[in-house]
Amino acid sequence: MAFESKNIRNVVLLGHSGCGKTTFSETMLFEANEIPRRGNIETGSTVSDFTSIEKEKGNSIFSSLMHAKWKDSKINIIDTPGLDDFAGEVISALKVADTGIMVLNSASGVEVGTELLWEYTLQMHTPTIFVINQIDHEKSNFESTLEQAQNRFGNKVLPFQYPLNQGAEFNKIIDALRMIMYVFPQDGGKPEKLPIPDSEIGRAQEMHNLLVEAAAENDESLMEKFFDAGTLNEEELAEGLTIALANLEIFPVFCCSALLNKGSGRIMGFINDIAPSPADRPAAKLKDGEVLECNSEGPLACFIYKSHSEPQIGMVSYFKVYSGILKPGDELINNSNRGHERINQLSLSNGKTRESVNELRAGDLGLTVKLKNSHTNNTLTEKNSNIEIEPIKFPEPKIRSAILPPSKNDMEKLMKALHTFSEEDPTLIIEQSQQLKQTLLHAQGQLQMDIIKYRIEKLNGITMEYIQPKIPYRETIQKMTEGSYRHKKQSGGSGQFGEVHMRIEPYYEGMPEPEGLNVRKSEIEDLPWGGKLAFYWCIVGGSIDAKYSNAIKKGVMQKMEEGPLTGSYCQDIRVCIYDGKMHAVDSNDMAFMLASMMVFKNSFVNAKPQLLEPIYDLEILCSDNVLGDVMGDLQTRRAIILGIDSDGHYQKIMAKVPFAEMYKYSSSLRSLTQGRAKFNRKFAEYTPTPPEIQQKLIEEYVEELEEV
Ligand SMILES: Nc1nc2c(ncn2[C@@H]2O[C@H](COP(=O)(O)OP(=O)(O)OP(=O)(O)O)[C@@H](O)[C@H]2O)c(=O)[nH]1
Ligand SMILES: [Mg+2]
Repeated sequence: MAFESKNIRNVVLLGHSGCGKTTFSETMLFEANEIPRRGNIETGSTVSDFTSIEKEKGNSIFSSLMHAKWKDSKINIIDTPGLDDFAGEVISALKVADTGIMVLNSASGVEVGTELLWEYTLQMHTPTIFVINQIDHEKSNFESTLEQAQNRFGNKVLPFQYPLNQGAEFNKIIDALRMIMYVFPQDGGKPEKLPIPDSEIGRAQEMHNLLVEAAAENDESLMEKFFDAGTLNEEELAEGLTIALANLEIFPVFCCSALLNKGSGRIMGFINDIAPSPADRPAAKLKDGEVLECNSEGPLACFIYKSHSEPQIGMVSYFKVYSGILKPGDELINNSNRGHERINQLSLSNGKTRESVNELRAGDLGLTVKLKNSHTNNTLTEKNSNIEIEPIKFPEPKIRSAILPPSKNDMEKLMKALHTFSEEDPTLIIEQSQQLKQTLLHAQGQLQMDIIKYRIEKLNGITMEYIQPKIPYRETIQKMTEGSYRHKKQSGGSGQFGEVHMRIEPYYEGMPEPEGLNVRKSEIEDLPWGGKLAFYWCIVGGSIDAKYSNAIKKGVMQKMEEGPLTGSYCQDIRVCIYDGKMHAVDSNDMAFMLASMMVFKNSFVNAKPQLLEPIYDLEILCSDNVLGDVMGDLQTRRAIILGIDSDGHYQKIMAKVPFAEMYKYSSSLRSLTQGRAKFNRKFAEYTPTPPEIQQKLIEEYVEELEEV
């Protein structure tokens, strides 16, 4: 049976690693009778963590799509990994979800992961519900966790419930929305509903009043009713809360123990009653700036938010129907690459269990297999439509590693596997660096790199080794020099002859014309790797024919591509060719190119050459108690601290750090702070490398050349 848009709820589980998202999703499925018994993390038997690697590691690594029927609704549940190396999985899930469920661990409160995920929900404008989990934990502290959440995320964070008997004996929840008490049986499951005891009525009523006010506040007619009657009836309350939640005017807080199955049913009820359906959300943004309403009567448009390769099946494409009705047999156009696709099969999933369906309506989530040429971020529509949903913006890479090339045969297999992984997780970027002559992987963190290695070795039987990538240094000069070189070869037949006189000097914007030279022609070129080459032709009296100028420039470019100091790219140099000699018979392009390369190289070395190193802007978010360690570590990395912002329990450090000092930063930060810090980095600029490091790098390059 297909669900109407208004009866669909797309929720995404978010939260710091280990807070209990996967356990909570398992409990939701069980409560909705989707599964006969609950699996657990310890035995690797949950529906969500169904891949072999997740079972083995005990953490979610991929997002997974599940669904449960609850009263009138079909709740699509996307469980996501909390480890921030897998942020790509979270962001793509957030793209298609209509409500976020931020799970907190009541024993640890707001964690660094919570903060980052909160940022994402704000950026994507996702209505969010907090679930304070693990109330059965011996260190559970609901009140402190709630207070931290209110301090961090503002006073729109409003408790709808609170627990009694926290810790192992946890068995009661006071519900301030319904004004009743839930009492759970020992083994969890369906609670008994009892009146709130006198001792709790004051606290519960106070909470209830705040909820009624919050519900009335966002709608004029409800506000009027509230002033007239002093309260709202159940229906009005639900209406007001729906508006407030959808507009991010309230962030309701619930509590539960996912492990003991106490409290999850009530949360599903709230999702059914109050959480927005896809049709209640703002129309989807399109690539061309237009918008698309969620409407089953509208034009068909499906958006692939995730691709995942499964053994024996191949690539599975997970999508959201943004508009229209999708059916098996539909012939569609991929508007991102104009390819044709036929939908052979439509399925719902609960982890690895698949169920075929005959149609999916606007707002629903599902999957299909065997698409020919469609990838994450592509929109499929009916023919003659050009709808393209605004693509997911994946985060910039945070770390990189080079690959030690295996044998030629294995290299092909390795690259194929890597491309599949990068298709699955677009935050993984593969680069064949011509400059560094290395294959590089760019990723979110060391753990993501380790998992890639693990999967390649296990699934493909190839040994894979990471090595330190070279640093993309740049070379430039600091003073003007002049020099000449004669290339001459006479070996039987016709010879080679070319002589070039060259001036080189540091180039900068707006510099004066060359002194004492007669400029005939000048070109200022943007180099593909950044910076400029200014090439001036200043030959008077025809000492070199102008037809050789291209060959001479080519010689310069070749050396600019492989600089004289360390073989790195050169930048910001002005070259003036002011004299030379040619020979009527023996001169040719090759001779002038070689002469030009040699004179450039020799002059460069005399022109106070300077190696430049890439500098990155680094932003670190860490908790107070690890600030000292993080700062101390930065000092050993030649970092310049630009500032520290205090933000509640968190500190934000802004620094500039040489790229050469950032190798494996992700794992050292993790072990330095036991995971209580996160960072972002972005390329900032090139600056001069300190002299002793420059000297060392030059010596290493000389050694490398000698080895060849
Ligand atoms: N005591 C207690 N433990 C829980 C509860 N929920 C989950 N756990 C335990 O916490 C651990 C982590 O649970 P998961 O469900 O894997 O947490 P997660 O949020 O999915 O973790 P990631 O996938 O790494 O992001 C497991 O050992 C669970 O058994 C709970 O309500 N109470
Ligand atoms: Mg998980």
